[in-house]
Amino acid sequence: MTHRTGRIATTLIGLAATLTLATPATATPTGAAPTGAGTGHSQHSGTVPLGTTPTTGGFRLVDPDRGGQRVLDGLNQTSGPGTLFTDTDNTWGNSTPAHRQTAAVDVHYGTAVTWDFYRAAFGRNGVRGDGVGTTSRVHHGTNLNNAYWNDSCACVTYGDGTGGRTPTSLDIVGHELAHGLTSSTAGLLYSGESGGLNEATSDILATAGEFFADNKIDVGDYLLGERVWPDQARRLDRPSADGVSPDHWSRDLANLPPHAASGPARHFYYLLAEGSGPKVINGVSYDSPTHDNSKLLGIGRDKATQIWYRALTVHMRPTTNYAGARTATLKAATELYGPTAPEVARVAAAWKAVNVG
Ligand code: ASN
Ligand code: ZN
Repeated sequence: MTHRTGRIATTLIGLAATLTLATPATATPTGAAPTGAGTGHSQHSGTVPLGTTPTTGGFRLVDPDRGGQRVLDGLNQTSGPGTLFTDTDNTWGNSTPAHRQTAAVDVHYGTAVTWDFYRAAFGRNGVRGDGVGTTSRVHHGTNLNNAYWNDSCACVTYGDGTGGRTPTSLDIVGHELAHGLTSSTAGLLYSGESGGLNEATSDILATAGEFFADNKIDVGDYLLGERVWPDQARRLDRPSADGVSPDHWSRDLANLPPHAASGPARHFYYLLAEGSGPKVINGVSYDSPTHDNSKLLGIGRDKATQIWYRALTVHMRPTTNYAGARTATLKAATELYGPTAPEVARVAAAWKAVNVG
């Protein structure tokens, strides 16, 4: 990674200060809609382009520009190969779950956004970095209200959900695919503190991908699953809002299941990106607390994301715990921005604010 030096002005409580810091040569561009010749009517994200492949008499839901990623209909079975989605006119779904293609549209779109996000932000070639597109299966089982990454096939399975809310929104797709990224890099074990970091990584990269997508219907937010589980969405600014996730680290964390144990790490990411206290972003209100009552300023989402990704892919190991994640992110920030950069101090301050270090 090369470094450039830039001068920026920051304003803190009316005081303008100019400081010099190193910025990475590659900033994260915000998203363009994925390209593709097909048109999909999604449930969660409006009308979206889809990458499809012509075949005799129609089209297959196989994206030639993204490693051949494809979507299968699981036919509401719990086993069996399923069938590849095909269509005669290249216009897919009707925005309601009654149409079998609609879930496939949301998943194919979210998977394309994630592919494009990984490439633009990290120069990464697909979930596992091998250029191979993900196979996804929708309509798995009956009323299954969840989605799962499966390491053995490097594929994702989605249920139909309940009450007409299919668990196929942009953030859920991004969350599952990030599990594939984690298992092909840090390999964080799915229990104890490393399990919490594994889950936090999926929420963090799903959030960054949702902002990248810049979708007008499902706008970027620091909430996970809000379109599908409005009462149980996970928050990054205030994890305890879900009633199960702690805002801050304690010794008890290692005994919690991974989704709850992710609380302090996703809170760290929010504080690093946006800072503490009240804030409104894309119409959503946040109010992030700190364990030490410190008032933090954020370094911006793009830098926070680069720091987390580098920490994950270069410095974390299967058994990395919260203290190890602190070290990994400090190393990553130092490598990206230089040892005396304010970003490094902000990383330390954000960990302290969630009671780590
Ligand atoms: N949707 C869940 C997740 O990826 C499935 C699970 O509990 N592992 O976190
Ligand atoms: Zn997960």
